Amino acid sequence: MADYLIGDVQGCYDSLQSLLKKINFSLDKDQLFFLGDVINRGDKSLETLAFIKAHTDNTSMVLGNHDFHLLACAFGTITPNKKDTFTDILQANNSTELLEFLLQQPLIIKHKEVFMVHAGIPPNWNDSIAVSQAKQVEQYLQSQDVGHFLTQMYDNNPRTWHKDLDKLEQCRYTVNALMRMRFCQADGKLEFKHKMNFDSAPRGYQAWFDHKERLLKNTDIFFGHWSTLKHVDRAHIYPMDHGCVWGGALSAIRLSDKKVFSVSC
Ligand SMILES: [Mn+2]
Repeated sequence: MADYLIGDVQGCYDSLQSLLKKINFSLDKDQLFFLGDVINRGDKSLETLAFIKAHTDNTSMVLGNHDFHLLACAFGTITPNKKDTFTDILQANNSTELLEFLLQQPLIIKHKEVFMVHAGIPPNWNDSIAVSQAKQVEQYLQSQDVGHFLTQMYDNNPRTWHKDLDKLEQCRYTVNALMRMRFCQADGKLEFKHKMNFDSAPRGYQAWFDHKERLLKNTDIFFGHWSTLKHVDRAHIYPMDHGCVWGGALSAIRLSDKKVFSVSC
């Protein structure tokens, strides 16, 4: 029995199958946890999502910004852009079931005392704030109001979070932080322009995991999203997007011993 946590697949279904072969994935024994962005940019978004949905006894996932973007295009008023490659899902015979399945997925998974999230957790959030903020977004996604909700999530503001913000503002911050964040300030103020290595942080900002007083610094956090990060020498910090869709690698980390398995893409 093993738990494997897998970085951003982004529709690279063939690489996913090679990786599963490499870890000798067994439906009888193993659990797969996908760290978000399972679809988009790659050529087999439909196959990837269908695979996860077909094996829910063995699979779990958190939502990434690309998964969220598909939902906003399907249920909200957002239109796909030229680089989006998920029309195969929108046009599939079972499109409704696949999209409804995606709406049921969480923003955070807490499993055996570790956190899984697509981008990261703000330095000023503790365990209970992170879990409750994620839950608030999940409740909107599972409500009748989902289309209206998704359309209102496309904005970079508010940059900081406070419990007295109105609910939709809190959700917008949460979506941006948990699914898009790379650099922020100690108070969780977000920055969206820089995508490069964490050692070239924009002035006044640091990688979200590099703040000294970060509240979850003693908790293992596994995440994707930041494909240029690869390896950082930080305790409890596990970046798992190894750039599969950009010709890098697709990787899985085994939770029990933190051994990493990769296939080149
Ligand atoms: Mn992402």
